[in-house]
Amino acid sequence: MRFDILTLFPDAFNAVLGESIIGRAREKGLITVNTINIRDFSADKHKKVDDYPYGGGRGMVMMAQPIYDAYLSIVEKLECKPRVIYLSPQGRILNQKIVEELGRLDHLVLLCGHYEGIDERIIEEIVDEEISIGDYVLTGGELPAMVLVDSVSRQVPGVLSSEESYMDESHSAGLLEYPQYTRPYEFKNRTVPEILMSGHHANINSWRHQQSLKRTYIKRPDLFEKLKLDKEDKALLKEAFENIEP
Ligand code: 4FV
Repeated sequence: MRFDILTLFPDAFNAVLGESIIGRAREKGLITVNTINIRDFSADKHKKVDDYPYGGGRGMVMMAQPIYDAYLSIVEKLECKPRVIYLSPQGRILNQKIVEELGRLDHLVLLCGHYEGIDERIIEEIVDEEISIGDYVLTGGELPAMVLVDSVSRQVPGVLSSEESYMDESHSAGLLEYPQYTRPYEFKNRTVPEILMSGHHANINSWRHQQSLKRTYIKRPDLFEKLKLDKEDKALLKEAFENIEP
């Protein structure tokens, strides 16, 4: 998977996308992350990339020309046009289903806005889709772009070890993850659930699934109502709430 990121702040990406799983995936060449500084493509002698909004109003708007020329610098070398995603609050909210959909592509161009946004005509000209990471306003599209690169890269074969890929499966199954414990056995008079010390893998998996069902029901009823529960799920859930002291 190749990510080309159009941004005014390329340095912001190194720290986050240079570490751990994503950093190793880049070293192994499983993913490529290129940052393109939009300011380098400003035709203005002072490298201007933003200007006042037509019609007045507060804040500044990113100009179309520097973005367009930065974009051309990527696609002019390519046969087929890659999917261009503009990270913006106007987009569909990112979720695991969208992550899996994007994970099936091999090249993404991510456009990061700043200030009050970008000239609408650049969206009409080059943007295939808008994606938001949530209904709140950020100072720029850089953090959303990092979220998208991190989540989509996990879909690339070889980036995650089998263990690590469990999380994704649970979320793609619409379930919250079960509680995790590690050494020491006792911490602040709190011990690890006995079932996990039993070594009985079938019982452990059943208990973990029960915990995922219970947590999703309690913490994310919006996800829970979308679940298709089989008879065993219903029995596990019933039992989970029977054990709760009234
Ligand atoms: C955002 C979001 C977001 C809006 C104006 C950047 C900011 C500024 N992007 N999900 N939420 N973008 O708030 O993706 O240009």
